[in-house]
Amino acid sequence: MRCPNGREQRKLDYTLRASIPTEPKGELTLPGAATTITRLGVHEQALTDSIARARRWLVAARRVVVLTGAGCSAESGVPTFRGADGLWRQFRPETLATPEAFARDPKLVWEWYDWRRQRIAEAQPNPGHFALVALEQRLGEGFALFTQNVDGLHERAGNQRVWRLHGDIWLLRCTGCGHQEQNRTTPLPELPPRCGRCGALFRPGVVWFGEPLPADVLQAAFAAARRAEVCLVLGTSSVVYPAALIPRHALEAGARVVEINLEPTELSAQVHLSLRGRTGLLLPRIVQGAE
Ligand code: BJW
Ligand code: ZN
Repeated sequence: MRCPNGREQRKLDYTLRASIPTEPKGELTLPGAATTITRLGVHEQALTDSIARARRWLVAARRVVVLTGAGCSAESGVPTFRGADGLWRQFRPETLATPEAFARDPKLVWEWYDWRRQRIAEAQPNPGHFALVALEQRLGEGFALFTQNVDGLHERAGNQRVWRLHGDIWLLRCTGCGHQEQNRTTPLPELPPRCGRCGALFRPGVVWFGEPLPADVLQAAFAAARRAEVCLVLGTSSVVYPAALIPRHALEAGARVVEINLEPTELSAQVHLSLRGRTGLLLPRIVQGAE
């Protein structure tokens, strides 16, 4: 990031952009990546203020809906999909996470999943995951977590009201007889794996591009978003639909929407607060008042 005077600014752990369309009307832009304010103290104060605002909204809320993406697991060592760190052997997810890619080259697709399964097997939930457990404990049935992640780290952290939008990487589904089984072996002994019952190829039990999300989960997500007073959008690029519609339903129905992401996303300009930073650092501060 460059200062207005052209000098390289010390790399900040976060920058912050906050727009509050409802109070006051119009956009209030606090110090952010694209602004001219460069002193760390100013950023820190603005971030602290925004954290306090998000915290007040959460404390007052009885119903909170959460949408998480790969960024939430990044601090646990699970690679994201997009951006330089997200690419596996230069393949974009749009070219690997499809039924067509699997039909063309099931071994290649399974190599990607096998590599990810190994990374996930080694991963532990991070402080961002645990902050969501604390939030669920506080809200009980008023809490609903919809995740695009297939790694199971929210459940391993202790969240119970979790619904998977994009499936489960530990589930194998037979392309022949439809048999499904949990399998946590890493690495898999044979790629691509085959069904013990009928011999056809197993595929990962996840949702690929062009495939429908589980209809009941999606409907539950939209309904929860429309009921919620606060919607948290955490570590997702917000480019994959229909999951990306969840915060939009929340916005439309009048919820306060708070995004946490390292980068601006297509959603950032529409939400009430968009915090630049790591979920593992910021969520504990918002939810639990951690320093
Ligand atoms: C941090 C951080 C830190 C890093 N702290 N932040 C409407 C408009 C346009 C297109 C469509 C549309 N509706 C449907 C489509 C088509 C398509 C789609 O969305 N395409 C777009 C990409 C253009 N959608 C579909 O095809 C969906 N199906 C569908 O619509 O079916 C309709 C249908 C109906 C009836 C019959 C048949 C069909 C299916 C989508 C499935 C997506 N699947 C994948 C793979 C899942 C399995 C697997 O894991 O392998 O899901 S793709 C991949 O993207 C994965 C993710 O869940 C998903 C979202 O990614 P996510 O989580 O946002 O990760 P990243 O990497 O993109 O972003 C990480 C973010 O974290 C970044 O912003 C970082 O800055 C940030 N970050 N570290 C905070 N520490
Ligand atoms: Zn089978």
